[in-house]
Amino acid sequence: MTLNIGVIGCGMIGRDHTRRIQQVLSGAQVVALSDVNRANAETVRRDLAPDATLFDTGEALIAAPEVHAVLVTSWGATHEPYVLAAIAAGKPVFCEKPLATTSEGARRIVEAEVAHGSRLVQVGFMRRYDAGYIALKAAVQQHTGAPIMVHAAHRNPAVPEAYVTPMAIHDTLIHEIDVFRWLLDDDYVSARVLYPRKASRSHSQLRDPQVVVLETQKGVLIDVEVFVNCAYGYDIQCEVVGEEGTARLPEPMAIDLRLGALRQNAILTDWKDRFVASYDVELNDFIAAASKGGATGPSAWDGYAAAVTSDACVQAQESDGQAVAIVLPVRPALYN
Ligand code: NAI
Ligand code: NAD
Ligand code: ISE
Repeated sequence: MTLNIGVIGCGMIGRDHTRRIQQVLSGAQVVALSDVNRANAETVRRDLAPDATLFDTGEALIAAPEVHAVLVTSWGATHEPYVLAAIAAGKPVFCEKPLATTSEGARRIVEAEVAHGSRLVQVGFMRRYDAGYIALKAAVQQHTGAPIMVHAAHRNPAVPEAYVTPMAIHDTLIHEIDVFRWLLDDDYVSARVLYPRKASRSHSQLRDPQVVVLETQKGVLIDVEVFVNCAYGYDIQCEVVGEEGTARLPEPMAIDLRLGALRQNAILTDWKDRFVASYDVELNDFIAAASKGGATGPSAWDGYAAAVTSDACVQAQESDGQAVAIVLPVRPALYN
């Protein structure tokens, strides 16, 4: 049976996920679209899903009987009510990161899913599906010995003026927050944020770059440079230092060009290209689980743990380099 999907939020990633479902993956089709800016939904329908129905609100789309499963790809602050409405309707829901922009919001989603009694939510933490991170995790488990430190960087070429300091956490660092819990099989105990001098390309409402230092329950120290106006490319770096050796995330495939006495490799500039394959795999997983009425992969609990951590990091941004504690309640059995 083909899974009928409704997409709420038809901007950059809503459009890209619709393309995947319509043109790359099998087993599902986009039958419904909604966007507060109706023109965005109309454009996606015209270009990618000509048979889809346009709904005036996300709530109406979720309630529609022909919609079996929901994709929430609207702005982060709007995710929570749509995910709660999908759970109330008993429909599987794929929610882009962040699950919610506050830990209280993410907690409400966890409580609703626990009350429902089975998993319905998958969060869009696609790095867990990236072949490079999967190989890195295997190297850490098999070769480096117990991890001691992680050095990482998350660099974007540029961000618009609307991107303000806390978004470096909610929007950008959130990927590292999730993937290092998964990579190290660990949870965080504290966060610190340090600022070098502000880069000249930064904006008036943005402190860029910043360095976030996370400490885990097992005593691993993780430093992540977040630099969202680095100008030169979209660059994701990660090195794990263990008892016996180190392991580094592979670079994306690039031709080794030797020309004019220079040796060079192109660097990607767009996040859509850097993780293109992992978006395909995560949505394939969603379609498979949602076709059976459930969900798999990164859970609402993972979204909640990320939200608790990101709240602490945002607080740490304002704490003059002091550590802010990160405390998670006991994990409900549904997520064990
Ligand atoms: P965007 O601004 O391009 O698109 C968002 C769309 O949602 C817009 O068309 C907007 O009109 C619509 N929208 C906003 N509020 C809405 C509402 N209440 N109901 C319906 N539609 C609404 O944003 P973008 O870049 O597509 O990001 C969307 C989400 O995807 C964000 O949560 C972002 O964090 C996430 N994202 C995830 C990425 C990843 O690597 N996993 C990459 C880029 C974005
Ligand atoms: P975008 O601004 O391009 O698109 C957002 C769309 O949502 C817009 O079309 C907007 O009109 C619509 N929208 C906003 N509020 C809405 C609402 N209440 N109901 C319906 N539609 C609404 O943003 P984007 O870059 O596509 O990002 C969207 C989400 O995807 C964000 O949560 C972002 O964090 C996430 N994202 C994830 C990744 C990733 O790598 N996983 C990458 C990019 C974006
Ligand atoms: C964007 O929303 C993403 O999720 C990208 O993966 C990230 O690199 C970028 O900083 C975010 O704004």
